[in-house]
Parts: sequence; structure tokens; C-alpha cells
Amino acid sequence: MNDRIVVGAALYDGNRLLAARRSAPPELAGGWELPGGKVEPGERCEDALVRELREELGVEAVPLERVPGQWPLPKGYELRVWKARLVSGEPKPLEDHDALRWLTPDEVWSVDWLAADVPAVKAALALP
Ligand code: 9L3
Ligand code: MG
Repeated sequence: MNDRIVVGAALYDGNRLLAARRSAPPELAGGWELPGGKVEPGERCEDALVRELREELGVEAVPLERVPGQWPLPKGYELRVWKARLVSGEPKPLEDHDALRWLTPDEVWSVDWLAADVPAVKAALALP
């Protein structure tokens, strides 16, 4: 069962990592995250990731390897992250975000990541 799993994408353009600023809910607004969202009942995590990137950013992407680890979220949810490759489209903040940034390696820690995303981003950056 993929109950209470949230998937996030470490989406790269060369060495730049995409960060998305949440516009909702109010308690998370302004925080930056790896784009993604809740896995639906019966849905595979990788399928959820593709669906979320389509809905939130208007892009087609393919999941690559899973980033080792999982990180606790409120309400018993858990964040899992996949590296992902952009196939087509230019990401736009269509849903739940009000800004996007492609961060170079020296800019990665210049945004205010959500708490769960800090270790997730560290783990993603640690991958070759
Ligand atoms: N969340 C945290 N980091 C992330 C993502 C994609 C999501 N990288 C948290 C925010 C919400 C919950 O997970 O509390 C569900 O996310 P969404 O379905 O509202 O995107
Ligand atoms: Mg989301």
C-alpha cells in the first residue's frame, strides 16, 4: 500500500535543481520544495510523480533513480524522492506554487526549503 506517501522530484537541468515555492496551504506558503504530492490509493509512486509534475508544472518528466531515504511529514505522511529528467515542456507554477527557480549548486541553500525537504535535497545532491 502506498498509503500516506508523498513523492517529490529532484528535477535537473544540467546541474541546476528545480525548486518550487508553495502558495498553499497558508502554513506552508513561501516555503520551497521539490515539486510533487500525495500518491493516490493504488497508484505507483513513479506514476504519481509523473502525474504531479504534469499537473503542477505542465511538463512531461521521467523518474530516474530513487534518492535513498524517506523523510517524515506531518500527519503520518512520508516524503520519498526520485531524480527525474525533463522530457518536454518548460516548468510553470500552474498549481500550488507561485515561483520556480533553477538553482545552481552554489544557490541550492539560498532558498528557504520546507523542513522535510532539507535532508531530501542533501540526499539528492549526494547522488553521483
Ligand atoms: N510536502 C513536502 N515536501 C515536498 C512535497 C511535494 C510535499 N517536496 C508536504 C506538503 C504537504 C504534503 O506534503 O503537507 C502534501 O503535499 P501536496 O500534495 O500538497 O503537494
Ligand atoms: Mg504538490
